[in-house]
Amino acid sequence: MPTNVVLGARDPNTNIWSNAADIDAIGGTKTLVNGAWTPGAALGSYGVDYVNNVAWAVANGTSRDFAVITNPNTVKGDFDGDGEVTTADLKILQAAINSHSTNPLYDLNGDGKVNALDSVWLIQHYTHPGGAQ
Ligand SMILES: [Ca+2]
Ligand SMILES: [Ca+2]
Repeated sequence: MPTNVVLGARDPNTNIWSNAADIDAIGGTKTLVNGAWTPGAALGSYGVDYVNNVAWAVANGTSRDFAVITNPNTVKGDFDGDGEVTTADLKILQAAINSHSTNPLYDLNGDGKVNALDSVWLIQHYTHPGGAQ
């Protein structure tokens, strides 16, 4: 499996895909496994079972959708996890700004605030001209 993908979970409140272990605030050690889930796997373990075509996570949240996504930490500004920085990511960022988010994930220019300057940063780092998908 490519190292730039992780098991993601979608927060039903924000619709944003994040690392499944991150979204449940597990922190600490996360373990990516190639293979089936086994009883006793530690919290934060997640993996892909190619044989049975299943992705799984040992997470403590509920009401999540799980999927294999691009590592959200790999491409800065790629909030929907498709590996590219596009207008779709700008919409997610603008929703975060409008909700006065303080999540450092959205602080793209690193000034400690989540505001319009981060939108400017994202637009300047579109993967394709004009933020095309
Ligand atoms: Ca994206
Ligand atoms: Ca900022």
